[in-house]
Amino acid sequence: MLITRKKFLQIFSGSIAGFALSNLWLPKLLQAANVKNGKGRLPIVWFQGQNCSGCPVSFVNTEYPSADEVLIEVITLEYLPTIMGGTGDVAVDILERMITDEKGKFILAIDGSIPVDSDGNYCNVGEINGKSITALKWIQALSSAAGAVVAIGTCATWGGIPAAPPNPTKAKAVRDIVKDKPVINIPGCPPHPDWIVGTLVHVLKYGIPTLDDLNRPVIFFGPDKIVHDNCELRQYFDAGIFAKDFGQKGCLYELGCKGPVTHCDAPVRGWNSGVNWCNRSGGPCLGCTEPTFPGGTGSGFYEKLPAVQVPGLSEINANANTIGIALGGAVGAAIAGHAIARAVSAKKLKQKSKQNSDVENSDKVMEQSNTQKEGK
Ligand code: FSX
Repeated sequence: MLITRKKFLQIFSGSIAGFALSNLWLPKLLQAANVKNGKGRLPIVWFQGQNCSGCPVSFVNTEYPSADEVLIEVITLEYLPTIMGGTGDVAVDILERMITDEKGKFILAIDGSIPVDSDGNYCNVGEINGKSITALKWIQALSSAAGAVVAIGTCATWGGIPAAPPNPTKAKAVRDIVKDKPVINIPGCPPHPDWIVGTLVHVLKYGIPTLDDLNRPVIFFGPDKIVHDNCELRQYFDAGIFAKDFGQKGCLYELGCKGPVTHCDAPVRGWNSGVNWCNRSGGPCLGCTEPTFPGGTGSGFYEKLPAVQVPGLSEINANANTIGIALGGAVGAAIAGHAIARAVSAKKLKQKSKQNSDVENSDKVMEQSNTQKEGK
């Protein structure tokens, strides 16, 4: 399923009215960059810290607009090591020129985290007068010269894989380093190309998209984008049918799915022309768009969520079983399509003993179904 021009524009139609306060800085930047009435191109300096380069690779996989359309019509990409031709002094000169001559006229995009241990020396980018320059120093200088800052990918937004315990380099997120201007966060490991390009196009054409309290564009990560609510395996969850091993039919909750605590529209958007996404391919959602990724939920990639705060039920520290029990017990239309926050009531959680037997029954259903499958 290709994303058409019409569909792409529809993505934004609902969000134009809800500009965030951070739009206050945008007119200045657009004026400085000579962008008028959505016409012109956004100058981007894309700096890379501790990363795997999955983010820029995802970016160039954009389908609509295509990568060449983005590069010719939407942005002027001044610097991005993964795809640029220049290296060595040529590349370093670009960064220096942007810092000194282009103040306020460009967006600084950053992927990868920034190590601060050992004065930042775990990540050096280029040299000036024979002296290595740390990513930390570059980002401090570039961000103070930039008109706006966009953190791309979970390493840049929350720290991601490089900041996973024990975080030997003391890797930080962009928001921990850049304090003097708003940072738009586009998480994902890597982010979907639409999330990156869509945000940039939105900034150019309509202004800053509405952001949530973690500065993520709500068009892609809003409260109605909880993975669990839009997952095609949700019917199994509601029926209490859980896969116990990979390849089995059922909800992937017990195999570590973090869908109930994860915001992104992957289930409806899909990857690779909408062909597939994590849960559809049998791999549980790892929660890569959340600050808890990779280890902050208290469980490993393939371990069931332990105690989690159920949104909207701050008085209850329910564990994953309890959520499953509560929702599994309330099978059907009453909860279909609703967020956990709306679906789970404290009352339902108190009906634990009755629902325990519901789950046991669900397990039996699943076992029967597996036995039948194996017998075929
Ligand atoms: Fe991190 Fe991006 Fe994950 Fe990799 O560059 S968000 S490890 S996909 O690549 O920074």
